[in-house]
Amino acid sequence: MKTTRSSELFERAKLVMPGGVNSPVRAYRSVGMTPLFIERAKGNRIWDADGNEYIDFVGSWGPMILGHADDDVLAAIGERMQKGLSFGACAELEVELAELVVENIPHVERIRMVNSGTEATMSALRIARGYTGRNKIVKFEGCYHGHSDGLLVKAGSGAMTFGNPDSAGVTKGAAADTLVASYNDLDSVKALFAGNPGEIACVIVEPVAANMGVVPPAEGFLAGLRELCTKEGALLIIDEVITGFRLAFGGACQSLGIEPDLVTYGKIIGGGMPVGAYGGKKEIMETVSPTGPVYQAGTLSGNPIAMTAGLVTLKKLLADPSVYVHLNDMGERLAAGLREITGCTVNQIGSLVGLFLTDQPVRSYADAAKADTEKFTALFRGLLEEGVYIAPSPFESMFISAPFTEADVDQVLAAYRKVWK
Ligand code: KE4
Repeated sequence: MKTTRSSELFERAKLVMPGGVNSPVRAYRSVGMTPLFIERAKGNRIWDADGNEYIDFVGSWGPMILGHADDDVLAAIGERMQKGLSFGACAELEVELAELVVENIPHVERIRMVNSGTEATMSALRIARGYTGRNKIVKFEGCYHGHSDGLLVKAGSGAMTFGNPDSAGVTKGAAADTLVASYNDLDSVKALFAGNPGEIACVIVEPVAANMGVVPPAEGFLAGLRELCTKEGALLIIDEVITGFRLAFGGACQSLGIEPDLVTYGKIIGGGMPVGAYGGKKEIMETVSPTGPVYQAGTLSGNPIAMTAGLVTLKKLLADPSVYVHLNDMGERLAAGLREITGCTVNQIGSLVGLFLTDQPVRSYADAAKADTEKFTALFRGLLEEGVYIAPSPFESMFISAPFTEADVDQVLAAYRKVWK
């Protein structure tokens, strides 16, 4: 397919932006290609700058659960923007969105809006430390929670599994209080609590890991974390930036029955506009300024346009819970087809689907890392030629949006059948 315009734009972009992108994964480095520049989108379709059409499984990395350019969202934003874009002051719409979440998600008694998932998780960790008076945090290898220093950490060596910086510019000091456990391995978490008695402020976890491909929690894993945190006096932070409002309105906490102390949101809560949020029990959330000593702030937090996009999106999801049945049906249809075509491991939960180019089970980061990334590159490129747009990385999820039909899924499966070697 012709991608001249994307190539021209990329050459310009590289002269003014690092790597020509505003987020590294968009540079297509892991698939060794010039990235596509997307011009417009509607429903589950996107069009690149050369006019090529694709069925979209990225959906802006999750926010576009209703499909792109939802008519109701666009109409509401168009009307709202006539009254101004941002005031940096209290406004009714932020109250309305907060009320919608608090009234419909029992474990969220108070919520604070921010502007990204990174801000949400960074702030939740700070609250956990401020609330418990403890310094250390536990994260899981292969889970991604945004780019704040203390979370850009990979597993260190040795039983203590202290973190090592996973990025230049993150100091050893910033990583020193981050302990790294193995996903779906409760014993690795117990060892950290045993090795750091009374020092761990929180455990932060993706309830369904979706940044190493899709790795659902093993039976009892999340319940085990809940029990451990309660016993040890640490907070359980469930990072629902991807799963929130996607697996159910109440996210994975609702669909998997887990009670967090704090929960973080992003992506869908903004309906495509920059919104993150963190929330939880009133007693814990009132630790944050101005009711408590933990500081957190943001110029554009809760701005009326972003709140409008989030409100309309969440109201539509709340009004029609059958959308979650539909999303899961499409996910199951896609996963079954991919298993039959490829003979590979496909993990699926709701509208999150992860194809791993291995025939072995994938239950951890170590398992996921064994997948054939070379073969993925050929698959990615072949699918683009067939008009199917998946994430340019084997360690991301396929995101199904509400407009997907059985015919769309079957068209995608036909493309995989044609490309699969
Ligand atoms: P943002 O700061 O990118 O809004 O959110 C960070 C974040 C936090 N928690 C989870 C579970 C996440 O998946 C993310 C961000 N997700 C990636 C895609 N897997 C964002 C895409 C990108 O980095 O460009």
